[in-house]
Amino acid sequence: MLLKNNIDSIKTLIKSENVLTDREERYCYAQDSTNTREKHSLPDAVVFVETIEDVQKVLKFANTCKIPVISRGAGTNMVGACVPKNGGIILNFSKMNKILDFNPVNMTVKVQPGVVLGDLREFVESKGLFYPPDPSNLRVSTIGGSIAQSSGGPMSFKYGTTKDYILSLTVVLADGTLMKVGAGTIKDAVGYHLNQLIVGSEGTLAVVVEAELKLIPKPEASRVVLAYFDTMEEAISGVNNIIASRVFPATIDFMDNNSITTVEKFYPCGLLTDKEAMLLVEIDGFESSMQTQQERVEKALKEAGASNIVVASTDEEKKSVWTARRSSFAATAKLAPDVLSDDIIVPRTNLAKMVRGAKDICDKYGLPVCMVGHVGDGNIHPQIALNLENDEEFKNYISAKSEMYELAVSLGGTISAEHGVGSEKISYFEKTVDTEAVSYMRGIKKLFDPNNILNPGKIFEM
Ligand code: 2HG
Ligand code: ZN
Repeated sequence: MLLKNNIDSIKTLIKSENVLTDREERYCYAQDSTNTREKHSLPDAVVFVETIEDVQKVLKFANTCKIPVISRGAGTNMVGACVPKNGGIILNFSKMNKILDFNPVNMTVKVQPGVVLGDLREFVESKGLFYPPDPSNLRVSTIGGSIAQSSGGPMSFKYGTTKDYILSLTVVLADGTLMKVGAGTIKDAVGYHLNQLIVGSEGTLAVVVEAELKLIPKPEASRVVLAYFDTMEEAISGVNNIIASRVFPATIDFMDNNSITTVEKFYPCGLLTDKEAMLLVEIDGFESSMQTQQERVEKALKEAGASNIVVASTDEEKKSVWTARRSSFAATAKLAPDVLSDDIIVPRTNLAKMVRGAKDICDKYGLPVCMVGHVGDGNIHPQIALNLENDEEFKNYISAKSEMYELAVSLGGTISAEHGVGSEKISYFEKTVDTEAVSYMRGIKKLFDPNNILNPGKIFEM
């Protein structure tokens, strides 16, 4: 709990209308998009920062007084990464939302952290360029949040995740010092890549105030091949067949029967509900390559046993297919009071075992699960519907979750691919990561943030 004189001091540093302290206002910032049974901790103050100097002033003050500081974009995080564990100051970046510079020759864009991902994509696409990372919530989520979690999405299969697009970061350190990491050039072999250390560090090492991003040329054309299968194993062999056919699709995403039927129930869009699994394979590139790519993908999918194939080629058709996939979380949320979307990754060779195993584990505990994911990457999102207030269901959920993580690790995978650890997975962190690596991570955290004020209680305990 911050003392009144601490709040008064913050109001002398920052325009007072940018400092929220009313209980009702702070309440919203005790939540993000993670359903949890944990008691939420209210922040003591929410500060809307407008400039780098604002961020420096708040951090310098917080570091001196040892007050936690939690950076926040749109709050779409799914692992409790941007909510306080024990009060403190929320830095709200929604007013630092400008595109600062765009260079079409270098194919770079410089942004403030509060820029909404969808707006960034639209802006660069209007210039013929492309920023691929595409989490489902891109209409609202921000680039700052993406950098904090190294977000991905369906397009990660071909284009990678946020970490692959960071050329430089300007950050404020825990004591308020400004630091630029990365030269901003396409290649940079000078020293340690501290920018890559900060991407995905969930706001625990430094606060990002500007980012220079790499862009790529916007693919000229795309089509989505939808393929239905009678078994999940056939769908996964479809993934392997596509890769063997030397086509490199932008996405190889997946919905299982529960996901398909749940989406159809609440947001009908014409998906076939009697099939065990569906793949969404988006091919992209030159218009002249579309037919060849499509034929190869269709052949690969048919050889794996695809029973029905539908191709979406107009913008409207493609949008409707992706809306169906992206609606899975919202549809699953209608099955029970709460829904938790997990995020597990295994090597593709063990994907069939992971998908089947995760489903069996949820069935064993009587938990309805809609399975979606980026199967090209070996990454699945079991979306589990339950009532977190029900002790029995909660206990079953915790057991199922631990078993799924154990299975993922035993199959050579890990407990998060793109959502992060936050506070939700903190108790599994040390069971997953090499002990020596954990101790190096603690050392790095101490070096960056000796007073442990930056998003404390996330990823691992100090
Ligand atoms: C995505 O794949 C995100 O877009 C969200 O990881 C996952 O909708 C989900 O459950
Ligand atoms: Zn995802």
